[in-house]
Amino acid sequence: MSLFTSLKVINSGKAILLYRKYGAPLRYHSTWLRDNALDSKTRDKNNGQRLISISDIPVNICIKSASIDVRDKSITLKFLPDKKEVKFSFKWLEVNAYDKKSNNSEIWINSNLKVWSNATMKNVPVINYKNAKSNKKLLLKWLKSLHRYGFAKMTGCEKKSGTVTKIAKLFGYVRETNYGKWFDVKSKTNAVNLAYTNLGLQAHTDNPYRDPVPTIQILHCIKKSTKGGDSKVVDGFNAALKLKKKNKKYFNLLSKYCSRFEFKGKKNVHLKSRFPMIGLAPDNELISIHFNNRSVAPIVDVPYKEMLNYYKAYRKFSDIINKPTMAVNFKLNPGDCFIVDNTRVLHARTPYRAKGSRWLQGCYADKDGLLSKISTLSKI
Ligand code: NM2
Ligand code: OGA
Ligand code: ZN
Repeated sequence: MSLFTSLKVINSGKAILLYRKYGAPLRYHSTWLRDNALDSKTRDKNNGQRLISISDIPVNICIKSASIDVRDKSITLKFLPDKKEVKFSFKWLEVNAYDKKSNNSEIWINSNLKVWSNATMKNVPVINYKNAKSNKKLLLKWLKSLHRYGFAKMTGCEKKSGTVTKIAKLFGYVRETNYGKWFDVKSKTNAVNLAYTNLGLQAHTDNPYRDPVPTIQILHCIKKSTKGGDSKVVDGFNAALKLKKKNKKYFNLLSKYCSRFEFKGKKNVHLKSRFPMIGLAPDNELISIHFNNRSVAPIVDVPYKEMLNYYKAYRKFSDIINKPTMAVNFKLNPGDCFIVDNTRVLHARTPYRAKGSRWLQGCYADKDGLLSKISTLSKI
């Protein structure tokens, strides 16, 4: 943690400048500092939530005076026109610094994430179910890897129905859908979904026809005595970045225009959605992949003159996703499960023989729970 050494009020009190022992000085605006004051009149002592609203902050708020206490590692600010005195710790100021070089228009991803391919995914993050339940340190390490790679495995899970929800509860909450709290992935006749057959499934994200989509998917193997049905996962963010490198125009088409997705169940289920296959935040952060050949509905949001190029881009993206060099392949054995960030990592299976039995169970959960668990475990 670098230390602040001195402090200056600048722009007639509209901001402060904090000098650091290491690194360039950092600026903070008076409005921003007032809004984020940590005193008990601004934030509830009990729950930490903000008690004031933006309209409670005077438009002409400025800093009358500022002092630094290097021993206490804090600064104290006096505001005008409301005569408020507020203290901030060095640590808080550093963690919440925003005086960074402004982002240009480049595509970027969260710095906690690491993209991977077959060659670079050396060790798949894996944990034993018992360890995940009993060892918080190992659980935290594994959850961080799950977040970082968008993919992880678990071994030693009970080969019993419903276990998949116990796995979800290790780091979050089950998302119930029309498929139930959890679902059997078995080959059935008159299957309501192609996943419930013995056909192969191209790498895909689940349920793109749902809005919001489930952001975590867990698949757990209970039985397997058939040939085939091997698993494969692909980093969709890596595939998107590869597409961008190959053909920026294609990348732009898939991120600019929405595809449509749809699923019609037997009764009372008709899900429809509209998402770009490659999702970007307004500041060009790569945030989501929606890709599922079985569920793409007629795409009607691409103008006529762009549609053929859009299809070329879609084909190229699919080619990249299908490349063996992109995939991590594995066999899911009874007692194993794998978890994916369903907004990033695609999963696939090879076809399998009808003879013998294969029984997987799956369930959905969400990433907010995962991130919350990582945060709270990190503080222990
Ligand atoms: N199941 C397994 O998103 C999909 O339609 C893939 C999902 C039916 C819940 C299969
Ligand atoms: C699914 C799915 C993979 C498998 O059910 O969504 O992708 O191995 N299943 O059966
Ligand atoms: Zn799936």
